[in-house]
Amino acid sequence: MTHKLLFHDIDEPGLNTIEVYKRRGGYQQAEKALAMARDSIVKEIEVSGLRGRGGAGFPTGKKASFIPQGKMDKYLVCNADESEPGTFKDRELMQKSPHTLIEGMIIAAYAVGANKAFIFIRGEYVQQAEILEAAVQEAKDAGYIGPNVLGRGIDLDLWVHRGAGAYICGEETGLLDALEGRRGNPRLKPPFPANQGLYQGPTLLNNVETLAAIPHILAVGPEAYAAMGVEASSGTKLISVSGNVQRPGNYEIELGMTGREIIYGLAGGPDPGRDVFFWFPGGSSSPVLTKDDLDLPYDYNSLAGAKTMLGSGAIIVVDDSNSVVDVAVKTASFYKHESCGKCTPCREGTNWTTKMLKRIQSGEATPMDLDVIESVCDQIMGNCLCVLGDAMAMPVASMVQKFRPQFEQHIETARAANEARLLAELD
Ligand code: L3W
Repeated sequence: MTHKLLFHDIDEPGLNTIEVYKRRGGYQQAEKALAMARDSIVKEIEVSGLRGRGGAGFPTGKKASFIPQGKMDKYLVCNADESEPGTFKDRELMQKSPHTLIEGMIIAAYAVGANKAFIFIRGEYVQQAEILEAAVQEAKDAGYIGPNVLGRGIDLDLWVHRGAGAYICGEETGLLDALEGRRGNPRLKPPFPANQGLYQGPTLLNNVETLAAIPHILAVGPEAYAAMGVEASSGTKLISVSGNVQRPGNYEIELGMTGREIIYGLAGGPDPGRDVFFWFPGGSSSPVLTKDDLDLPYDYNSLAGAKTMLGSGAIIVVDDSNSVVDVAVKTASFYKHESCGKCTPCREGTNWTTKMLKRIQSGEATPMDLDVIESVCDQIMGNCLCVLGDAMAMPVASMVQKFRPQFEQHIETARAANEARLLAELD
């Protein structure tokens, strides 16, 4: 059920050092790539069918092909902000195999002609940032980063930049603002970073896992990579499984296996006597699925067909010991807290929705409030500067739509309990 590329050697002791990494074949693909024509590397990535692993699933080769050629400064930025609740795959990758990411970045930077590269890592990942910094130094000492890389007349500099712990800095343009030293606020798109990104220059911006997949694609060959997985979802994907499962953790899978195989087969399912109530297939931003959806193939198109998304590959399982109202409150509160406040639908919408859900939770609401929540979510979706507003509206609306009877039951029970308490106080 699993296929290991990125996690093949992941538990090899000392893999974070260049010595062990090179002994396991590391940096051979960078050496090979630097002798190839730039456009043939982009072509290989396109043929592999690799799609962005951060959340959007945008074709990676296509994005790289958007970077204009010419003599202007071009940049490569790695999004290591990994803030989507439930997502912790990049953390393991950077911690245990930082050189895979660095090798992927050397290849990607060369492919698009970038000679300045940055890893923007979330502030909370202190240990991983330190590991990366040490690995970058090792790569510099070995001549893979710096002036005249491997004597091929190409310069590449690479910095590790620590964020300050804001979800919005994982949004690519918020990240660019933060990297430039400003408050991380999203920019209006277009222009996309590929055309106008860091310091207004063309910028290739990819997630950690996406960049780390590149050496493996060159190693196995783009056709072999494309043959893994299923149509439009090629290759392997790192998934983080959390919540009510007996074996939470990161797994590498071939796309296309079912939700049941992942949740029960790999992660052991909920505790004995418990059942899956619902699950987030792609981080807390994704519309939830129920236990009736467990046999859906876990791939981009199948999940889109079920009106949800693969997102960052973070599966959060909620078992039947939980209240959907509590999960909705927690989800909405997170996005309300993380909204940058720049655009009204997100700033006000996440706030209103959280307040209404809390009213429901405390028994001060009526079923009509559910209609208001649905309407507010509807007005948020597609109307914000970035996807943060949608990231709250999509899962919350899906919970209200799929579990309306449970919400109504809670409203009734909590209201009756409040009434009983008031009457008891009057007595
Ligand atoms: C040039 C065009 N470039 C699109 C580029 C664009 C970006 C990529 C995808 O959302 C998702 C969201 C969250 N010319 C282009 C172009 N691009 N058209 O392609 O763009 P887009 O707008 O589809 O997506 P996005 O705004 O980057 C990201 C989902 O991720 N999400 C969030 C996850 C957070 C993490 C984390 O913390 N690690 O993963 C969760 O699933 O909902 O759908 O590069 O520039 N014409």
